[in-house]
Formats: sequence, structure tokens, C-alpha cells
Amino acid sequence: RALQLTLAVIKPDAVAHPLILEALHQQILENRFIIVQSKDLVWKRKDSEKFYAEHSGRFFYQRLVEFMSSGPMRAYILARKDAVSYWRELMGPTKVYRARHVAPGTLRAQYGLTDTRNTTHGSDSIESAMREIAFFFPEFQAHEWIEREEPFFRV
Ligand code: YYY
Ligand code: MG
Repeated sequence: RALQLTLAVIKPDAVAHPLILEALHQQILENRFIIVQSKDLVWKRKDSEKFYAEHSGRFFYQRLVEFMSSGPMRAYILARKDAVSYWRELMGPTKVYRARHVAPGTLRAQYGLTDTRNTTHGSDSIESAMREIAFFFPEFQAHEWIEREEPFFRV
């Protein structure tokens, strides 16, 4: 399909700094994503554990779970041509020091603080996007939205 949805999240480290939050939001607009829905929210530790269950047992899991439930974040359902891979490209590599070396213009390279406090999340596949959108926006009917909007979409 030409039109794709992805889940993007501005993590607590970036939301805590108004200018960085603003810069990231601006990047979404400049890269011609459609903001389908967005909301500010705070996770309980349980939400954090559930969302990152695939990483349980990894050495960084505890610090990740703690960080992601440490303060407000902003979640977006974004639509665009190739939304999933386009947003991942824009974010850059997971680890900020690596990002600064291999992809200096990316969001994580520019604004990331550490490998954990790395500013943003993005779904890594269409399947993850559907699951993660449902996690953050349980009322949203993703497939219906695409069916309805795609005929009007021009790349
Ligand atoms: O999908 P992405 O966020 O780029 O990376 P993942 O490998 O899925 O890891 C999820 C999340 O875990 C990452 O964004 C920060 C955190 N993390 C960490 O704190 N330390 C690491 N060495 C690797 C990942
Ligand atoms: Mg991931």
C-alpha cells in the first residue's frame, strides 16, 4: 500500500525540554507526515513493562522500563507514504553515540542523551505499528482509517 501508518513516541527526556519537544514536532510536520491522532500521557511501570516485554531479560530492561514511566510522553499516529521506514530513518540508530557517528542529522543524533534516553520511539514494521497503535490508541480503527483515506491520498 502507498499509505502507511506508524506509531511515533516522543519519550520523557525530550518532552521534558520544551524546545526539543517543539523541534521534534516540527520535524514531523516538515517531513510531511499526517498527524492522525496525538496525545500526551504518562505510563505506569506496568504499561512500560508490557510494551517492552520483548526486551525483558536484557541488561537494559530495568532502566528502560523505569525511564519510560518517569514522566509525560507524547504519542502520535502518523500517516505517510512508507511511514514506518521513513520515521525509523529520521530517528536514526538506537544508540546515540553510534547515531552521531553514522547518521549525524538524525533526531537521536541531534537530541539523544544516552542509549536509553534517546528521544523517540518508532514502530519497526507494519505489524508492530498495528500492535503499538492499538496499545496507545485502543479506540482507533487503523484498517478502517486506511481503507477510508487511501483513495484520497496522493504521494
Ligand atoms: O527500536 P529501537 O528503539 O531503536 O531499539 P530497540 O533495540 O527496540 O530497544 C528499545 C529501547 O531500549 C531503545 O529505544 C532504548 C532502550 N535500549 C537501551 O536502553 N540500551 C540499549 N543498549 C539498547 C536499547
Ligand atoms: Mg524496537
